[in-house]
Amino acid sequence: MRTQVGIIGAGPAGLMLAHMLHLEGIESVIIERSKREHVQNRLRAGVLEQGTVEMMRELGLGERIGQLGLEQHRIDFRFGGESHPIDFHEATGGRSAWVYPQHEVVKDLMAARTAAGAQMLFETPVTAIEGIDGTRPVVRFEKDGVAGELHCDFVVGCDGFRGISRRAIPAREGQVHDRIYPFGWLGILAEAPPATNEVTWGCHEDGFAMMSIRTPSVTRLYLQCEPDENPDHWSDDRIWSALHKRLDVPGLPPINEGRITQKGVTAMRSFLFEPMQHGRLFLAGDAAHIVPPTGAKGLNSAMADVKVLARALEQHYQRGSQDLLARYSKTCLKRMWLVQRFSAGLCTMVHSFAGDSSFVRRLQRADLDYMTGTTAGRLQFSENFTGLPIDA
Ligand code: FAS
Ligand code: PHB
Repeated sequence: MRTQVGIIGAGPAGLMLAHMLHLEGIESVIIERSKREHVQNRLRAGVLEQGTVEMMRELGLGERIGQLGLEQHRIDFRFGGESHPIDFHEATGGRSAWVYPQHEVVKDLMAARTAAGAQMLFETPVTAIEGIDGTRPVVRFEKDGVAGELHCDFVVGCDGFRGISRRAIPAREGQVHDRIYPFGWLGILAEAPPATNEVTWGCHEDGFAMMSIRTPSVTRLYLQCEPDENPDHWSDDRIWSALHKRLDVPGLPPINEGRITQKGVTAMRSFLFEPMQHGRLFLAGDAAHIVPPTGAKGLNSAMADVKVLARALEQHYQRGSQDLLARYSKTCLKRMWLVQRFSAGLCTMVHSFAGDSSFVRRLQRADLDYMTGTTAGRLQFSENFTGLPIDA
């Protein structure tokens, strides 16, 4: 097989990149190890930044967001038994966030790729990436036990944290920066109408909790738990009791209970691999970076990466210039370190760490008071939550 851009992974990064390249007349092939249905139905992120929604709309993919997406203007932080909302729409002069689950984004992108007659190989694990130091890289894969190869001009690793592409960069050329957090999130889906129409965070001494929205009748909820927690150790009663304790405040509707239809534990880490390119190989999304889901930046950062890369590849093919490609990693890392800073800072601020001294716990409370109670604090949160500018 031969194409211009070989893309490994059919998650949001790979699908968005392929679609953006297609609109510029640049050929690509996506190679994905899982089934199409598995990729499309994976439950993950829930919130899109303003910039991600604008990208989807500009690419003609905004129709279902308009129908199903819930535009958000505020986040309600609850601590000290009170509600402390931040109106990020007002603080940023009109920027919003949208509750629109990742599997809907993937569904929109998959439909667009299929309608365009895209080449997407599913159930086809990539087994090796070769020749990235030359001009004719090769992606080796297996399909039904038969080996195959894709010859291309460029390879883009959109294969997530556990993918193969990052490992194709020589160890001496790359550096890992990471932090593992001593807790995880127990995420649940409940057949219960969200108690309010805005994302609500509970910063409680027992631990963090969040109420988010999936549909008018389905609530997404998270509870801080041990990083290696077994979800089966959390009975429904224990879950609802902890959620009420961490989220309910006097005078506001308590969270609504309902049948729990999905439970899962997500570990927490901050991770960044640099550089995000080597020769003809480029990394985008979770293949290069992971953030704790607190700030809702994983999916959105993947979109920011591919927006920069699509523009750079367009400049290569249409104007023969290598400038943006040469600067891809530097451009993305400059924004990504600010995203890491926001996500790690927020994660540290709102979770309770076992064994923390009273001094540290009071500092956390002071951080929450400053972030929600001052103009500067609200603006800093709002600029980051609705999405930093993308240099593309
Ligand atoms: P993805 O991981 O989505 O996609 C990578 C694809 O590459 C996968 O389909 C995989 O099968 C494929 N692949 C891997 N190796 C391959 C190989 N060798 N050959 C072929 N294909 C291969 N982000 C948020 O913003 N908010 C959240 O609340 C949130 N919750 C999350 C919960 C969980 C459990 C997880 C794991 C992540 C969560 N994230 C969240 C982050 C998540 O949304 C990612 O940021 C997003 O999926 C990144 O998209 P991609 O970079 O495309 O990677
Ligand atoms: C979600 O709905 O999954 C979600 C919402 C807000 C966040 C993180 C995750 O900050």
